[in-house]
Amino acid sequence: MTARGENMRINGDRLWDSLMDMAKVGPGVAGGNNRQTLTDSDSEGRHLFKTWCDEAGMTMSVDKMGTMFATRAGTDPDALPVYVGSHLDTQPTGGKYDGVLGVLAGLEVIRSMNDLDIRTKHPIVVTNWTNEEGARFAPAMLASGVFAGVHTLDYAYDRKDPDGKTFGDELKRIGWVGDEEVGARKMHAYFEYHIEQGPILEAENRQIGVVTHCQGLWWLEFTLTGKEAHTGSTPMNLRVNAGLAMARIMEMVQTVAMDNQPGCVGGVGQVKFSPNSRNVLPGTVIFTVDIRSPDQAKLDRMRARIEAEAAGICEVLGVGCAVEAVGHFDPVTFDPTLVASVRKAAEDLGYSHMNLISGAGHDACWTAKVAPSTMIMCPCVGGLSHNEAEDISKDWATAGADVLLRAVVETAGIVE
Ligand code: HGY
Ligand code: MN
Ligand code: MN
Repeated sequence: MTARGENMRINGDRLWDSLMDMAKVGPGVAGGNNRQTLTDSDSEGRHLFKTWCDEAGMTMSVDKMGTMFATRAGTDPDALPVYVGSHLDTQPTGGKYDGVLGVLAGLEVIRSMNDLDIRTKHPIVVTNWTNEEGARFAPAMLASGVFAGVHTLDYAYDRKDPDGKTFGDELKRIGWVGDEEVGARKMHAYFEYHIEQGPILEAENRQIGVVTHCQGLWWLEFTLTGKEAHTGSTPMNLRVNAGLAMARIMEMVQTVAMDNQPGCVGGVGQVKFSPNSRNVLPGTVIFTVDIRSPDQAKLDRMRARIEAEAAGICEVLGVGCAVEAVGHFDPVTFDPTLVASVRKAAEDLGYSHMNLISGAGHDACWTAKVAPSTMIMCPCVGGLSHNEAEDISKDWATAGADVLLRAVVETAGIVE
């Protein structure tokens, strides 16, 4: 007779079906998703997730940032819950699995516990964090940042999207403002299961990433001020060319990142020219430099060098230069006890695994400030993510969810 839970595994077909059903909500144009935060499709995805949670016998709470907490009761109502979470919002050209895998694998953990009649001492809460991506409203991981006390609720509500709409107004418009104070609930532990969004696990032919750390990040928003002028009739020596300054800064960021290899990255994903007319030299250029490293000192040195050299580039060209840090978190070390529970679960299940540092940021980076937290990762094809062609296999998805089930149940304390 096997001990209760010894053969604990999730239902991979059911998890995959739920992923495919959620992928139909807010479809992209190339097989992925465009389910940006606080849009109607985000709301539709939230309602679908709530329906599934209701069917699994969970009770739903929503806080003032719209974050969703679905609770499965434990035998000890006073025990702090074990949380399993990630995010349902996507990039504008996002994949079907970034974030979604972690939320729906959390739901699958509950569904499987129901099937296996497993009871735990601690309650278990499946979480959908609002605005993890930071694509529509910067910064990323906004709701988990308010939860961890990094941002105030007012700061979050005032964040504006490119059309000037505020986070607070849009959350009200889609009808997902909860009444729970953000951060009022306390956590026994937090697990986040996520696709790697990098090439290492696939290249090393490992099924599970035992995530020990996450690299730190700076988002530096530059506003360059040039002089609007005719691109045809303005002599080259009379131009105040903010576009040229931006190009030189982007080249410099590449140089700084390459000078600090290994273990760092730097680049630019978003640029806004105004007036953005083909035959007008831009008066204003706004762009965000994204730099990351697991090494705190290296990350801060890169920031200082980029800001200093950008000022020099602009001075030579007579271009105004202002910079604001619009996103930041220090490198994160995840909880060794939880990391060990993930590694043990992978070993007990016979899954190949390796330690991993997360290249992307996640809500776990903020929950780690207020509760023991860790992550589990599965490979993704070619390491591709933030691209509609993002792809994983059902086997990869299932293996990571099996590990999640065991680590969560062990941490929540199985009750015979
Ligand atoms: O930017 C990130 O690393 C995450 O996708 N929000
Ligand atoms: Mn994500
Ligand atoms: Mn993402």
